[in-house]
This record gives sequence, C-alpha cells and structure tokens, in this order.
Amino acid sequence: MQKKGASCLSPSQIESYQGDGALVLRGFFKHDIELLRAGFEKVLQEPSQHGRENVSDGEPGRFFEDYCNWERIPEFRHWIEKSSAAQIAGEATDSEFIQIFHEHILVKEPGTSKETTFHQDLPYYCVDGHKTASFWIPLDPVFEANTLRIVLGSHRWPKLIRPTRWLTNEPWYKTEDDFMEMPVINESDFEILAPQLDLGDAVLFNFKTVHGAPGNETPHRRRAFSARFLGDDVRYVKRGGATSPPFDGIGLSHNEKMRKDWFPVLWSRGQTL
Ligand SMILES: O=C(O)CCC(=O)C(=O)O
Repeated sequence: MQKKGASCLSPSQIESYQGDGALVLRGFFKHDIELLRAGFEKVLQEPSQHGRENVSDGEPGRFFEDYCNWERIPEFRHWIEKSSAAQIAGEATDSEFIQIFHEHILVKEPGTSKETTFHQDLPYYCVDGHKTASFWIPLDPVFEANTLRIVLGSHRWPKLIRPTRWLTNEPWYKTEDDFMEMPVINESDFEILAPQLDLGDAVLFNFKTVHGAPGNETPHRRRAFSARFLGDDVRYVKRGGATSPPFDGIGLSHNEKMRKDWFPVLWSRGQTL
C-alpha cells in the first residue's frame, strides 16, 4: 500500500490516461493482493443480493460477479479508504476531489468460455461525467488469453453505447433511448490494449472506455477486483430504468451532485484526509 502525500502519477501517465482513456499501472498494489483476496473470498462465501451468475445452464465454467460490498467487507473498506487508489484517480482525472462509487468483484473459473462482451460502464450507471476512474486489479496473474481488453480512445466516442445484459445479451433498459450500437471491435479498426498483468498491476480506465474480456480457458482462476471512483464533474442521472448498481432510495434529482454520505470523499487536492 502506498503512502498518501507525494504524487503517484507522472505528468506523462496523466496525459496517457486522459488521451487513451486507460493506463496500465505496474506494481502499485503488490502489497494489497492478500488483503483483497481475503475480502473477495468473504463475498464469494456470502454474496449480496446483487450477486449475479453470467453463464447459462449447460455452458462450461462459472462467471460470477457481485458489487457494493465495501461497507460490510472490512478488507475492501480498508483498501478503499487507505490505499493510494483515490489519489491516483484524482491525479489521473485532474479532479479537485474523489468520491468512492462502488467496488465490484468478478471471477471466471478455469474452463469458462463466456466472454465479457465489449461495453462501456457509464450507461449502466446512475451517473454522468468525464472525470471517472475504475481500477481493474487482477488477483491472479493474467495473460493475453484472459486479460482485460481496452479500446483506446473510446472514451471520446460521441454517443454512449447501448448497455446489455451479460447473461442474455438483451438491452439493459426497456425504454427508447439515445444510445448507439456497439461497433464490431477488431484489431484492424481499433487500437486494443490487452496487457499481461502480474500481481500488483492494474488497469485504470474511464467509465466511458469500451472494454471486455475473453473467457478463461486457462487452468487457473481469474479473479478481478474493480473499484470505481467519481471525480468532481460527476452528477446523478436518471436513465431508462433501474441502473446497475441500482442504488435504490438514493433520493437525488437529475443532475444533482452525488451525495457524500453514500459516496464519501476519500481524497481532496492539497489535503491528506
Ligand atoms: O473482469 C471482467 O471480465 C470485466 C470487468 C469489467 O467489465 C469491469 O471491471 O468494468
């Protein structure tokens, strides 16, 4: 875990993050893996009401996800509050302050062929804004065959992509909306980052950055811990139905700032909290 205080990112890393919509961080979290693995196992043992299986009956493997557990899982709370993640998010997004949005766990057991379809996270969320940052931290080493794939520069696409349900591929919202369809993502038309990551490495990406992942046909588990942070331009938005996560009872009006009792400020520029 890094100490707060001095800068975490160099000016060129910040420029890359803002230009590409993603940045690979090497070794930043190598002392946090056991902590995050312990929290991860607790969620698997006792999932929340949000826990979701993404592999249909008869398909091989298991792709399970769950989120919004950090307030009941002390290991996740500790990491979110004490690691340098919020500061990194603040520097990368050039924000005056950073709020936690939520954390997310995703596991693909060995022999899972189910892909994570290419998508943007923002259209699933009840927020809008450009200064956003998600960390994808693998808790098992990942290789080209099972790592996260990021479409560089896609955070600048002119419209949001229609979100879909990962299990069935149906549209997430039932109502008419202003989303565009996902283009076919291939290497001749897009620049795709697919980094091999060791324990302690992470990918940081904007909520608008298109990303996905292949299945996990390796003999090893592929666990990933994601943590999602909000910068100072983020506002609440109403979308075409229940969002993911739903945040029922949030009590905000369209375009209001996100409430600080639910989404605490973890870092402010010039101030160590
Ligand atoms: O781990 C995966 O398969 C996908 C991760 C993802 O979509 C995310 O963290 O936003």
